[in-house]
Amino acid sequence: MKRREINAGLAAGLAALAMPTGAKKGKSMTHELKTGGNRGYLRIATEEAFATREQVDVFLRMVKDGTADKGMVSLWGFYGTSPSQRATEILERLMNLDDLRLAHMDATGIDKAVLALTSPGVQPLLDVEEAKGIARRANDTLAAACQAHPTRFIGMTAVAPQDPEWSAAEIRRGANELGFKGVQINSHTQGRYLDEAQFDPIFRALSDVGQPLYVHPATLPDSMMGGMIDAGLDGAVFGFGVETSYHLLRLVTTGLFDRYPDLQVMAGHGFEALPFWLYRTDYMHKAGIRSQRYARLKPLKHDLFHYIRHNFLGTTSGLCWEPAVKLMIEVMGEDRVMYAMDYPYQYVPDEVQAMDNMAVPDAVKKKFFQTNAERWFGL
Ligand code: 1DF
Ligand code: MN
Repeated sequence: MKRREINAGLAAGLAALAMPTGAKKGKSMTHELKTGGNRGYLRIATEEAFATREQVDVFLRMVKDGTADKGMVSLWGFYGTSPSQRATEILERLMNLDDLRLAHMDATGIDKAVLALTSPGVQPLLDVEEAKGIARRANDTLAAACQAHPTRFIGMTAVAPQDPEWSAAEIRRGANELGFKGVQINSHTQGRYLDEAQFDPIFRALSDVGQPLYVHPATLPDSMMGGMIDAGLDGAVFGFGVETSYHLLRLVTTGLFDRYPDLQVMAGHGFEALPFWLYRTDYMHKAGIRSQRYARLKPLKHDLFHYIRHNFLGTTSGLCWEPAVKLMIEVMGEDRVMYAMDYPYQYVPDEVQAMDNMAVPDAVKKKFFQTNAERWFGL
């Protein structure tokens, strides 16, 4: 797309943003969104996505040549080929690490974005050498963008868990040479889960560099797809959260945090609804352990309340909704909940306003928007 067309699109977008959207919904007050901390905090958005052209091209190749699974056909078949406004806009925004993205951050008062290679990264790729090449070049691209805009962009390392030893080395390169502050893995890798022994080098590397792991949703593996597509529920609408919360809970029940007690694992979308479920999950987990229902499951050192308050960090990505965020803060603790927008998949200025207006103490709001991210990403 030519630069002039981008700017024209941007001008139209900004004009739309200037509309008094709060008034439209009959809310009492709306305020201008600005960067720079005029409300007493900077806004750091912690689950923001970018894509590289070669990443999208390989997804499309897999959709066309029949090597993509059902989830990839549903998700990337849509974003890669649909002429809809949603798909074309999102594709353009994903691949922009420059003026367009910064203008959208400015327009919504986002001071800093923590960026990661969009889901599912390179994890569905069958050719492991190709996967590693695309991940490495995406990391180089992101590092260059962070260097060009050091006050606005923060990077997370992309890995190819198909090769755990390579991924461990890339985590170290990301931390030590590229200036990245965390690692994102998009849930399962071709149906394999991170508690499996083969992935241990990844956790050793995370422990060595002292960085958090962000477990982001991915397309459902065929084994979990069932009738999800038929019901229009496989993607971010529902399926993502089901599969990712399953992954997060597996890490607990199989004892990962007893092996790595300092490990910090982040997840978005209201911590994938786990705070809401926690009481029952903990009750039934304990009941299963006490009755020795599962041969593999050994008693854990702590209950699930402990792990959610010592090893887990939640972000709001796409769930900037006051009742849900308040529950997260109450369950996970005010030091463990962070703001995320989920740009470009959910770019809604009203949601930033709703978070600004949330009825929580000013000190908690500053932790939520700014200082928790600074602490946990080590900014
Ligand atoms: C969507 C949402 C796609 C999220 C994503 O990656 C993604 C979507 C491809 O709306 O289809 O990361 N998300 O995090 O909510
Ligand atoms: Mn996301």
